Amino acid sequence: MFDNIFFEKSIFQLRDLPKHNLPEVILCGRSNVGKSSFINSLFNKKDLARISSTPGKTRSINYYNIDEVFYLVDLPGYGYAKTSKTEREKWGKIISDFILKSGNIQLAIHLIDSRHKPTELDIRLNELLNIAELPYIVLLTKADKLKQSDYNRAVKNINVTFPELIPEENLFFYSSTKGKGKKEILKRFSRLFYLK
Ligand SMILES: Nc1nc2c(ncn2[C@@H]2O[C@H](COP(=O)(O)OP(=O)(O)OP(=O)(O)O)[C@@H](O)[C@H]2O)c(=O)[nH]1
Ligand SMILES: [Mg+2]
Repeated sequence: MFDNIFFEKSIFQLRDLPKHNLPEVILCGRSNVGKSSFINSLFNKKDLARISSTPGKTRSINYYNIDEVFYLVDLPGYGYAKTSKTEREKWGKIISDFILKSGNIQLAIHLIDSRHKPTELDIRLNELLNIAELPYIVLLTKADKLKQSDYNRAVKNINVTFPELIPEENLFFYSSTKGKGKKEILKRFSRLFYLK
């Protein structure tokens, strides 16, 4: 379990959507929130997914094959201010079309920076996941930047916008640098795809 993990392909447009039968877990959230770092840290691989200090790095839809059992799909981040408006709209549409058309999504992971309030685009993503009737969980990322006393406040803050989120059920803290939250996510994956 989780021992044969490799990058399989990138697509840049919806018409290249691959036809496969493997279930998908998608990673979505604003640019720079830590989606690509999540993949590397979860599987202890340094260079599986490309990270950079320049936000807006992941510009394609990237498929990571996990044991030929499921795909982890890294979606482009949204909302990076320095990208042009046309470019942002184009990618916003690709992300929403992907969510509505993939047909294989079993779980959406919505990453939100644990230090920040959800943005307007986070709210739109959440609405979209609800419209598509996809099960989702929220990860509050970069938890290593929080003090212990900030945790409760972060939960309260997120519940203002998304009252349906319950800690340890569909809401988790995550830190790529410290490994916090890894166990819980791997457990969720094994329940979903391996223990049948
Ligand atoms: N301290 C800390 N930094 C993190 C963590 N996760 C990611 N980062 C940093 O945040 C920056 C962005 O991380 P990425 O994983 O590239 O973010 P992304 O969501 O894939 O960004 P896009 O590809 O632009 O959508 C990088 O500098 C990472 O090193 C974390 O858990 N803790
Ligand atoms: Mg990325």
